[in-house]
Amino acid sequence: MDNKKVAEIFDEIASMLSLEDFPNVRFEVRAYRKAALMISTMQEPVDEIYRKGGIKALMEIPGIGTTMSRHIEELVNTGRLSKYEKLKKKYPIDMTSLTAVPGLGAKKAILLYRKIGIKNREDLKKAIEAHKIKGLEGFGKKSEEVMREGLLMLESGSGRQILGYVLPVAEKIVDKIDRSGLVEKVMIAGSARRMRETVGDIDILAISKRGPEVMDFFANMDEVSKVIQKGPTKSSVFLKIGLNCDLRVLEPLSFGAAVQYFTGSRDHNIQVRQIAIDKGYKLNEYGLFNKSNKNIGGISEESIYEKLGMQWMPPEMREDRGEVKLALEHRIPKLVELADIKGDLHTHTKETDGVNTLEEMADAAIRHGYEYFATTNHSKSEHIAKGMDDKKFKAYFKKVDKVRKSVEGKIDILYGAEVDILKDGSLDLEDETLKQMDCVVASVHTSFNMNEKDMTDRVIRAFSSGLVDIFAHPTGRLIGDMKMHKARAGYAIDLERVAEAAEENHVALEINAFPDRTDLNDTNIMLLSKYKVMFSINTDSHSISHMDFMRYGVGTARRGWLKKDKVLNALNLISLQKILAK
Ligand code: DGT
Ligand code: CA
Ligand code: CA
Ligand code: ZN
Repeated sequence: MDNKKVAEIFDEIASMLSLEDFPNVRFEVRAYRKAALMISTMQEPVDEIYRKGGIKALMEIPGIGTTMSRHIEELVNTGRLSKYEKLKKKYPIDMTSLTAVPGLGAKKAILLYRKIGIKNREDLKKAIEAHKIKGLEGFGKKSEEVMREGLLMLESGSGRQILGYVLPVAEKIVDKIDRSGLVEKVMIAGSARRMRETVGDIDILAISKRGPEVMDFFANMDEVSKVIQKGPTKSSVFLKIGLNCDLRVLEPLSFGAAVQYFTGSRDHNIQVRQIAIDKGYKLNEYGLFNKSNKNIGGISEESIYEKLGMQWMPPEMREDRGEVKLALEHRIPKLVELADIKGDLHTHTKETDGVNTLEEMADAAIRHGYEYFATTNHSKSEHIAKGMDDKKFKAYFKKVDKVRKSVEGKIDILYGAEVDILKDGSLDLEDETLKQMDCVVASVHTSFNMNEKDMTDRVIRAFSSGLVDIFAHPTGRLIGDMKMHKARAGYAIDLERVAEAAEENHVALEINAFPDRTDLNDTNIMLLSKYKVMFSINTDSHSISHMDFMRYGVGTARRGWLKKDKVLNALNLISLQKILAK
């Protein structure tokens, strides 16, 4: 049983429990949701943790208590969960996938089941097409339209999954193949190597003289649920996580050409191939061939670009957005790297909706080699997230002071908050409270359906307070996949006007690295790079394991061609503090 499945079951239980009426029901729903979030974003499989260390090891996972550990034990040992099955009898509908539809919550889903028998997404689609929801009691006029759009949005991304949850699986597969001793080299290509925010499938390339054995090994891996096609040099499998994975075995002389070709993107390749043709060469996935059909550059990606008179460029740039011209002119910029990042400026703790204590977050930040990080809990309007009011922030900062002392010399903790930008553009905490903070992150969490002008004015008004340091997840969108991750279109906002105001008020724009968000995205970063505005790459961590998400933010920044000098949290503490003080 993989983590995704366990998380889905917990999430589904939470959805069903939210319909029940007993004391503490909210508390229980929260516990299941928290466990689901924790497990779905963990790298290590819970069944392995259980097999190695039993219940005790499970209990050590933050956010997982006795009940959840017992549940995991039952799932691992029997493949079933009696609590889940009991609830499922009462609510025989596919709750998680229904409530993933924007505009449809658990209560409405159960109403739809009781009134017109909707059990799953297929039923919902039919009901919407037949306009059966429009007249139903409890459903507003716009609700059918909102759900119809929500369904469309989900389906347009159909089959693609979020990079942050796929890449660790891909890396694990590559690592196992590497350690099998059957290959000389193995690596990830395709959209995952380009760090695209979602991937359609995983592409893996290897060098080996023992193709058939490699393919046997690959087809029999734990991660595989079904073999689609198996040959001596190419195989395709369907993974348990619900995605295809292709493996190709190559000769050393073709490996570089294959890496270049299968890294893509397709549009980038078309451009590069044209350059080869113009030079009288032929370029394909087997090599770069001259007029006498000799392979002159297939051995490495670098040699292919070199023979074509181009500078090598990072995979993240290969999207046909002008990088080919730059490479020909040898003007590829030096992009920001993970190693440049000196701290994380948007993180949560147990005090609001995180699962770890500040001490644990500080430890994790130290392990990441950071110089500093900011603790930025939610403000009071975020009821569900247990947002704090001014008084609670003051009390919390006393606690921060203590932890600060205990980690002195190892890391600096910045006081902060993720303060809500309210509907009228005011901030959800007193000016006095915010003035005491080192790092104020501000964000929009409510009233998403304002028009573009009003939303932009709202945000700019917040900037003009002079108290905001970072504008978090600027568009508010959520990527979403078919199951656990809920999709949501962002609010309407004029990012260029926001960037102008950010420049004026010394506000940095966030590149939120949390895989479901990736907000700003690559194209927005490119669009806004022309402004003198800084960007802050933050994980928005709600647990220590989320701190590993930084690389997805950096990947996105690189896809937006961002250089280190534009990244706020690539500055050392002293330079950072100078900017934050403005
Ligand atoms: P994905 O899987 O949809 O997230 O995106 P990719 O880019 O991984 O695409 P995929 O897996 O279909 O193919 C891997 C790479 O192979 C792609 O990035 C470029 C190359 N490729 C595939 N089809 C073509 C093609 O028709 N022409 C050219 N020039 N290259 C192609
Ligand atoms: Ca692919
Ligand atoms: Ca592929
Ligand atoms: Zn946050």
